[in-house]
Amino acid sequence: MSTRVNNMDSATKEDYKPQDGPIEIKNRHIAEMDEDVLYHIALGTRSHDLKDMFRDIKFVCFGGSPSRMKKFAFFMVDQLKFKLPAGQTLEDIAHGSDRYVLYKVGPVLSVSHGMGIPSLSIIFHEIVKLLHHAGSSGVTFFRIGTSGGLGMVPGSVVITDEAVDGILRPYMELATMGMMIHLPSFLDQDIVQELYSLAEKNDHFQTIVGKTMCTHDFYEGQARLDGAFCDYTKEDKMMFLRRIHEKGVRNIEMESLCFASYCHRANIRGAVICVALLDRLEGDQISTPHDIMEDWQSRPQILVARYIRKKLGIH
Ligand code: R2B
Ligand code: URA
Repeated sequence: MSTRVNNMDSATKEDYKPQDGPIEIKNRHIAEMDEDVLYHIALGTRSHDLKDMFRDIKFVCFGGSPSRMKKFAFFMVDQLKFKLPAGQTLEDIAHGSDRYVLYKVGPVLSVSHGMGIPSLSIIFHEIVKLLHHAGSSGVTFFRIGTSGGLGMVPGSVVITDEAVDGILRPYMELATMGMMIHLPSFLDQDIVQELYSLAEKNDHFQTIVGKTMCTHDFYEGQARLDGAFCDYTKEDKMMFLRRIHEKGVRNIEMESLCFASYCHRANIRGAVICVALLDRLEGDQISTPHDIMEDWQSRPQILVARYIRKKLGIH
C-alpha cells in the first residue's frame, strides 16, 4: 500500500482559477461505453435525450434535503420569473430513483445530495457526467446547506473560502486502488468575493466569509457532547473548538471538502454557502423551532438567487 498525492497542479487557493469551458470528463473509459446509466438519478444516455433535456444548464444548486431542494426550485421559478407551461408544475426528473431529487428551472438545476461525503460524492459524479453528456458549458455549482457556526449569531450565513477536513487539512483523502490519494479543496476566490458583495446592508441576517471544517461524523467528528459515545470532556471540546476558531474555521458541516475538491478536480467554479443553525461555542443541540429554522435555511438560497439573477441580467 502506498500514499499517492495527486492533482496538486494549483499550489495555493489564490492561483486556482476554474475555466468557463464545456464540462469535461477526466475518465477515458466513459467515451468507450455504449451507454452510460446514471443509476441514482434514473437517467441514461440511451434512454434519454440528455442534450435536449439539460444542454442549457448554467447553474447547479446542491443541498442536503430533498424537500428543501424542491422548495428551492419553486423559489427559483419566482426569482427567475420563469413561466411554467400552462397547467404544469415542476416534476422531480429523478423520480425513477428514490435516492435523490432533481428539478430543472430554465438554466438552473436543483439537486439533493443527502448527508455526508459518500452521498454527495455519488450525485456529484452523476451530475458531472450528465452535464458532460448534455454538452453543457460555463456551469457554476453551489452547495447551499446547513452547518454549526463558531462564534456567531445562529441564523448567520457563512461563505466558505477554504474547506478543511476534521484535522484542518485542505484536501480530501480518497482511498482508491489500495492507495490514499489527496485531492486539494481549493475554491474559486472570485466567486467567494462576488457572493459576499451580494450580501446587503439591509439583510436581516449577517453574512461572513471563513473556513469550513468538513467532518465524517455529526457527533464525535464535530466534538459534540450529546452523541451515544463520547470519550472527551467538556473542557477538551471547548479547547478544540476555540483552537479551530482561532485558525479561521467559522462553521462545521459534512460535505464541503468533497464538493470543493471535486469542483477543483473537474475544473468547475463552485461555492459553498451554509447557514449556521447554532453557535457551537454555546452548545450542541439543535432545538430552534421548525418555522425559524425554515426561514434560516432560505438565507443561503437568497444569496445564490441574487448571484444567478445578476449573471442572467434579471433585475
Ligand atoms: C449539515 O447538516 C447535516 C447534518 O445534520 C449534514 O448534511 C450537514 O453537512
Ligand atoms: N450540520 C452539521 O453538520 N453540524 C451542525 O452542527 C449543524 C448542522
